[in-house]
Amino acid sequence: MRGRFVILVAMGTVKNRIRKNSRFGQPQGKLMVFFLFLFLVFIGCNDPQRASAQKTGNTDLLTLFNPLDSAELVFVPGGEFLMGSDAAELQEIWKKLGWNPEELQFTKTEQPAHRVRLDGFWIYRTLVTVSQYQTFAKSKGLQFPKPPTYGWKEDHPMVNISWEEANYYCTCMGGRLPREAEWEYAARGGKTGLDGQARTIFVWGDSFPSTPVGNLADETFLASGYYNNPNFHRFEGYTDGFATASPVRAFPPNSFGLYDMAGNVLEWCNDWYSENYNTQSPVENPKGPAQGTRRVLRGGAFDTTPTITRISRRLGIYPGIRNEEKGFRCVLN
Ligand SMILES: [Ca+2]
Repeated sequence: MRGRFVILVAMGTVKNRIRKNSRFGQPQGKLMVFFLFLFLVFIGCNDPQRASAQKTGNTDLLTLFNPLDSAELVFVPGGEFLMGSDAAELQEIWKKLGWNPEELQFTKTEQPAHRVRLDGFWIYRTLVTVSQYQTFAKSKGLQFPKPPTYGWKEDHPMVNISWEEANYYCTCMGGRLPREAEWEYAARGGKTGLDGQARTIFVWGDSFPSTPVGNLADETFLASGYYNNPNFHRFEGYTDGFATASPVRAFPPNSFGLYDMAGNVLEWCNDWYSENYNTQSPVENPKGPAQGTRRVLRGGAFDTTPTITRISRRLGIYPGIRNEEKGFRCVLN
């Protein structure tokens, strides 16, 4: 593709939603504002897509559509937050929720909690869907992955793809995978843990949910026999109705307007994984280690225990591994 590009100029309308965001204490309301924006799209995955948007009005949930895959994005305003977990905080969580202390050994990599400052960024509101990836794979002549055991459905998250494949998709859409710090900041939805702001254990709060909040390892999952383990550590007493993957907008978004930041399928992040990265992360816009052998996954899935579905939980997986509980979303450059 080098040296060959086409400039596509698209002028269109972008839905710009204004609504209350409790972080700013503004009145609840919703207003559709239309404005023109200009996209300069360099066709070809080796060339960066450039997208620019002019916003009008005082918005606190600003959205746009990527013309390349029709994905809806939302702007997450920059800011500072407390990333990761402290040992004492984890002990308290385990005690409060009555969890097996043996699982605490997997939390060392989250420690310590530390300040991180990020610039604002545009991120996909949903996981990339099967439908979007099908269109992409066809246009690139890529072999489509084998189906998950629960079959392909167009509005489900794309799964069974490696980190490289997910990264290639995002690159071709003018972006990249989210950095781990961006992912955690986005998942926290403004509850930063700083300046008197609370932080929560899960995306929806601090205890097991009683109303639908996401596609978790619930009673439906247990009853399906997916793991053939009647004692599987699940969200006891919670029923979301999905034993495996669900449509990407099946549950309410968080306060940044993002869907599935807890559960459904795990999300590939851009960063290399290092177990002790939180001890050495820079404060400003951390990008992860310079090298590594595994990549970061975040967010929990329909089949992960509550301890893994916590916001702070980090996983590191070899980038070539594909399975039916791993998907992705993109961030625009
Ligand atoms: Ca479920």
